[in-house]
Order: sequence, then structure tokens, then C-alpha cells
Amino acid sequence: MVSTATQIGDFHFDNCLMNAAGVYCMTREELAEVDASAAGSFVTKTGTLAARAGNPEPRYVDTDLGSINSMGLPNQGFQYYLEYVTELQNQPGSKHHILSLVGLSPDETHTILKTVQASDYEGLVELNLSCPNVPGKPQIAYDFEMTTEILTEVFTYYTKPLGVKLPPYFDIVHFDQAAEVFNQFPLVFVNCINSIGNGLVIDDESVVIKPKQGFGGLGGDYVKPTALANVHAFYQRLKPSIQIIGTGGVRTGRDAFEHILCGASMVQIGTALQQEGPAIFERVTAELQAIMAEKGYETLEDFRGKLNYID
Ligand code: RRO
Repeated sequence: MVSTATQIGDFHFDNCLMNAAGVYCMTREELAEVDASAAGSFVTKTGTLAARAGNPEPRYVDTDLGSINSMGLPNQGFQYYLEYVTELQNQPGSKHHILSLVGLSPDETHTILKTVQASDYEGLVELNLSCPNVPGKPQIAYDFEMTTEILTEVFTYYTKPLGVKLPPYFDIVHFDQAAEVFNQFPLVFVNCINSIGNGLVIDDESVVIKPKQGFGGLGGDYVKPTALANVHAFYQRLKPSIQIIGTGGVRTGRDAFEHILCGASMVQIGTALQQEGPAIFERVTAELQAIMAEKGYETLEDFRGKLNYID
């Protein structure tokens, strides 16, 4: 029997595949569709203190090799998502979920997390340190000092299971420095990667999305090698209590297999879910199971992190 079940912290999931934050997760209706699919969980759209309309459209475009977006953090406000995951948490037999959050300033982030700390929600929270698309707001996790400051403050009051969503890093020294920062904290997971920030896609003689003169985050096939490198770099560097969620370029069972081989405990699907809809979870799960069966692997532990090197 082949199983794709997994665990993040104390939470069990029957399947390691789920949506990536930002895709199919803006409303209760979309979240319910993912919940009803073969996905093992869902993560909400990143919620801010107040609801946001986001950037002007067009702000998401599919391309031959993936997608580009500059959504600008449109969301219903974090309370909307907090209420929904709390409601589901109290239903017997419910899957476990992930609540994605961030403030537009450190103060806002602390206000949000203090509210979650005081709430009935006991599940996983993902703090998004890597939104590339709010004009004038740099990606927090590229600033190691700011990241250290925020997490130091967070863990003075936050005692529930917390992970962070990271942008891609591109230099070995940055992998070392980032891991040194995250290893200082009782994080349950890091999620690698958010979109590759500030790419530019051109059609004929024009950009294809309206915000930021066409600059936006890349997802899909473009980003898989970068995602795998980040998953594996953090798998090599983080203390064993910090698990890795792998996100980026997952469209097939083979892609999910590679993320797990690099060290991922859970695998998220973004662009391909946007393109194919929640039925993708059944297809990718079946493809992953077929690869595992062919190789004689029964569980994810049989091959997680066991990437081969060339001596
Ligand atoms: O809403 C967005 O523009 C967005 C976010 Br918050 C994010 O974390 N990653 C992304 O590609 N887009």
C-alpha cells in the first residue's frame, strides 16, 4: 500500500498535496472546494489587518512556462479566514488547515498574531515574509535584520504553531545567513518558495500585467529548479524540528516527488492549480503514488531528503 500521508508539527494530513497561498483561497467558497478535493489541506490567502482590494487588473496572467502576478495582497481581512479555519477546526473529522497572515507593518503583524494567540484557533499559521507585490514594501525576508527583529518580538507572546513563507534565495551565503536566522526560533516549518519576485513578461511590445509597469512574481515551470534548490538548501541547514513545505513549479507527480526528495514534508501547488482547478489534486496524487509504487516506496519517509549527489 502506497501512502502520501504526512505530518507537520503535531498535525496529520492524509495527503501531502495542497494549494499554495494565493491560489483558490480568497473566499470560503474557494477554500471549501479545495477542502472537498483530494488535497490534504488548504492554506488561506494571506490575510491582512483590514480587507484589501489589491492592485488594478490585469494582475495575473498565464504564460507558456507558468504565470506572472502582481495581485497586491487582495484579501477579505484576516478575521474572515481566522473565523473559517476556527469553524472547521471544531467540526469532527475535519482536515487540518493553515492560516496565512501578514501585516503591512511590523506593528500590524503583531496586532494580527496577538489576536490569533488570544483566539480559539489552535492550528498552523504561516507568516508570509515574502510578498513581492505591494508597491513600496520590500520582501521582509530579504532583510535578515528586520526578519530577526520581527520573529524575536513574535515569540515573546506567540506560543501556537508558526511557520514562515520565504522568498527564493539565490546565493549560498544567503542560504547560510537565512538558516542561521530561522534556527534561532521555535518555528514549525518554513515554506520554500514564494514566487520569484519582479519578473517581466512581454507580449508583442507590451507588458502583460498592469501594476508596477508589468513587474510581477513568477510561478510555474520557470521556478521549479529555484524552488528545489531552496527546499534542499534549507533541508540541509535547518534544525530537524523545522520542517519544509515545498512550493514552486509543481504540476505533475514527478514534480512533487522531486520536492519530497529534496526534503519537503508537504507540497503545495500554485500556478498549475490556478490553470487546472482542484481536480489537479487527484491527478497529481495518482501520479506520485505510481512513481512511489514503481520504486517500491510505501511512505514519504522512504525517500524524503534522500537526494543523490554525484561523488
Ligand atoms: O497578493 C500578491 O500579490 C502575492 C502575494 Br501576498 C504573495 O505572497 N506572493 C505573490 O506571488 N503574490
